[in-house]
Amino acid sequence: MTSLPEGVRDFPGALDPDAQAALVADIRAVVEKAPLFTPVMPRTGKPMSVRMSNCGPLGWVTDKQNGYRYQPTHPVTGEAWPAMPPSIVALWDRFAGYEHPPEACLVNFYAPDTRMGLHQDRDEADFDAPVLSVSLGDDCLFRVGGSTRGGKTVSLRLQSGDVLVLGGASRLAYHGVDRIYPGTSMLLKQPGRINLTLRRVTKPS
Ligand code: MD3
Ligand code: FE
Repeated sequence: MTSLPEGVRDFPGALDPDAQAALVADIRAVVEKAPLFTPVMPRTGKPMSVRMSNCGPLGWVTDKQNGYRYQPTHPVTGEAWPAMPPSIVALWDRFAGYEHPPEACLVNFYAPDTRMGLHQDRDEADFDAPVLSVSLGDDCLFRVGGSTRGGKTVSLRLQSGDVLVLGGASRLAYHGVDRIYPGTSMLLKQPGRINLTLRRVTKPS
């Protein structure tokens, strides 16, 4: 019996197939306006294997010179991020349990050989707000630990339609994606996985 770290709430199968397909259609429209870009590590400039876009007033970006941050515009096109589709805002209202609206929805696209190393999300000013994650497409092996590096971790297979809420003590937990299981979902019509990460960035005034 493995239990999730304190503050992690998971809602396996929260979204039915129609809701998943509607989200994918909305995300495709977002990515048409704000194309996926390849983020690079600060200082080294080493490209990450995940590709990203955002919607909402702020988006998470990174480059060699300025590092990880949120900004209102796409790093390549210079355009404002597309508005967050109502279908995505509705997920925050349903699952986040936080009275202020989300400001950023990061769209991560994982091709079959993509991984994301263990890291903390700490580029936001508001750690009181939870982070909400939605999985679409192929399954992945997700790993979450405590708020210090090197502690014990718990692995979880995330499937299309699963929602995770990371709040409270888990807000600064180390987490990452160890692998994608290509061909485990038919949702995207191509192998791979999409994760939506909804966040509050600024402290509510
Ligand atoms: C646990 N994305 O974009 S989402 C990220 O599947 C990120 O794309 C992963 O980590 C993905 O930063 C994981 C689940 C998640 C998001 C934020 C967390 C788990 C978290 C913050 C604290 C603890
Ligand atoms: Fe993260």
